[in-house]
Amino acid sequence: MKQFPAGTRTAVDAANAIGCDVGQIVKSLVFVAADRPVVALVSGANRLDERRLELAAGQPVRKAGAEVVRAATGYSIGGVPPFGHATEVPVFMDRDLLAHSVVWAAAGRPDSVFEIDPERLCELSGAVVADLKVNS
Ligand code: 5CA
Repeated sequence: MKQFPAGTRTAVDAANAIGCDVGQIVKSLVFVAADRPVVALVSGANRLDERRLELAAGQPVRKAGAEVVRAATGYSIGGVPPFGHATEVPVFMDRDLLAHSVVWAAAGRPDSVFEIDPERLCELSGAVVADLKVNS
C-alpha cells in the first residue's frame, strides 16, 4: 500500500502520484442494478458504457449516490477499493485492465492505493470480466 499526501481521489491524481499510466488505475465505480449495488472496475483510461454494464449485469443500471456507495461498500467515493466491501457486491471488471502487468486500486482512502496483478485482482474480487468501455 502506498499513501500520497497530495491525494489519489481521481484516476488522474492517482496516476500522477504513482507515476504510472492512467490505464493502470482501477476505478471502482458503484452502480445500482435493479435494486442491487454492483461494482464496475474500469481502467482509468476508459469511460464506462452503462449499456455494456447492463448487458453484463442483466439489469438496468444507474449510478449509485454517495450514501448508497458508503452503505454497500463501507467506503466513501474516491477511496472505494475493488474488493473487501461491507456487503456482498457483485463485481464486473473491464477486460482492458488485464493488458497490464500490474494495476493500482484505491485502498479504502482518497490518498492510498495498492498495486496488484490484474489476474489476482480478478480472483480476489470474484469479478466477471466483460467489455465495459465506450467505443471498443
Ligand atoms: N482513488 C481513485 C483512483 S483509484 C478513485 O477512487 N477513483 S474512482 O474513479 O474509483 O472514484 C471516483 C468516481 O466516483 C468518479 O469517477 C465518479 O464516477 C464517481 N463519483 C464521483 N462523485 C460522485 C457522486 N457525487 N455520486 C456518485 N458517484 C460519484
